Amino acid sequence: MAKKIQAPLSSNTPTFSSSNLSSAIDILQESAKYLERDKDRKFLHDIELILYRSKNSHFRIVFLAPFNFGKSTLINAILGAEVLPSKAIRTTGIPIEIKYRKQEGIETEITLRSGELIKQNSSNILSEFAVLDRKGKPRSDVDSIEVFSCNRFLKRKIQLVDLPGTNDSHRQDKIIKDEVLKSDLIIQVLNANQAFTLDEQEKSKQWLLDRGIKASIFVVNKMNQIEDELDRKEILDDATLNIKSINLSLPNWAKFIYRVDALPALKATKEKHFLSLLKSGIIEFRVHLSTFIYFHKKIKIYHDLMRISSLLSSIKKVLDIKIASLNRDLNALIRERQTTIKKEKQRQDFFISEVENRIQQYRNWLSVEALTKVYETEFAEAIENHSDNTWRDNKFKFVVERYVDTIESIIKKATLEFRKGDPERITISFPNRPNEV
Ligand SMILES: Nc1nc2c(ncn2[C@@H]2O[C@H](COP(=O)(O)OP(=O)(O)O)[C@@H](O)[C@H]2O)c(=O)[nH]1
Ligand SMILES: [Mg+2]
Repeated sequence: MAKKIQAPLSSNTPTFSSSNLSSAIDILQESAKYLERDKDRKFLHDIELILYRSKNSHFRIVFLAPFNFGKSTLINAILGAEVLPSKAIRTTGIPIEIKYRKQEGIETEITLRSGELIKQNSSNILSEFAVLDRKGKPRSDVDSIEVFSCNRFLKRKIQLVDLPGTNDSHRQDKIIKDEVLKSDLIIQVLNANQAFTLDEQEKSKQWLLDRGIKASIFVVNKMNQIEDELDRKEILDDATLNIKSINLSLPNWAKFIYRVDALPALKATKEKHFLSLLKSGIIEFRVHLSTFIYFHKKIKIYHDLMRISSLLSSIKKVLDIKIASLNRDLNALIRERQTTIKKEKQRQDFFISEVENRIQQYRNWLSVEALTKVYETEFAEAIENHSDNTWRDNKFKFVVERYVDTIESIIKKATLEFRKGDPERITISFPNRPNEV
């Protein structure tokens, strides 16, 4: 079997190294820095799940289907034992993880949100903790449910996860979407009575394919309820066509769809009825599943990268929107700043020209011709009366100070407006009277 499978796998599956994965994880973690805790919660949460997955060395298989399609029964059929009490449970409200342990028998561990751990040496306790209440809600006090079994199928680090029904409630949808992202292989269980409905196809697309989750196979269950051989063939053909149309990228050797009659398979196991077991399809399915797991473990990195790449492109779209909005804000700020600078420049020009005008007026007044014209007579009189110093201090200086005050007041106004602190004062010194000869 291994020989038959190896060739097509190596020819159509690209190989990636763990350094490819660690670079992709680095990029993913880097991108998280630009996400907002509340607004982008969904992405941050998916990043956490992908990181969890990349570190998990177990092979996690989840079973996806609406309620009552036979997920729990199929898990039991695969394990060849009634590990999950499928009949007792109306539906599963919380994922049930089935894991390996060495000891004989079954042990169930329920971890409550309070931290309390409830253990039981059977899985009967599940009917108390894993069911939905009458309103369809899972018990709010339960954090996780694990069932441990020494079943050989689980021995090679394989975990099976029985999920809530895909048609249960919005709250369950979130649990399922998280679980599929953490998983290595998804087994989608179809019901022969209504194989691969539009709703299931839509969910396969949105929850799996659009998120880069491509490791998925299909099982048509309950085919034993369809009596006519031709009807059975038509159901299988129809489902195969629909599955192919949603474009799952499975390796060439992997069959898209298996027929397994889970309940008859379980019954035949109990009764050790080999022919019925063979007829139920479970033997062929188990062999294919083991091979599938064997090869998928080898290309885990490829599947990790597919998911990371898909998540990154969704994050990129969000970040592009953020960048565009930041650019708009930045441009608005630049425009606002430019307007302020322009206004300030106008004010600056105004103050400079005001000061220059006043200095010019002062200069004009100070020119010898102007001074002579205005003050010649009274200055001459003051000299004659030896009161030129008094005249200078009381009259001339007074006019000078008026000019200086005007210039200083403009400068003061400008420094106030531009918040530049107090300007230096203008000092004008007057020469002493020359000694008389
Ligand atoms: N006739 C028939 N009944 C089945 C088959 N598989 C499961 N069932 C029954 O369908 C019901 C729902 O199965 P269950 O495993 O609890 O479905 P789940 O809600 O998807 O986990 C149970 O009564 C099972 O006994 C099958 O292959 N044939
Ligand atoms: Mg179930």
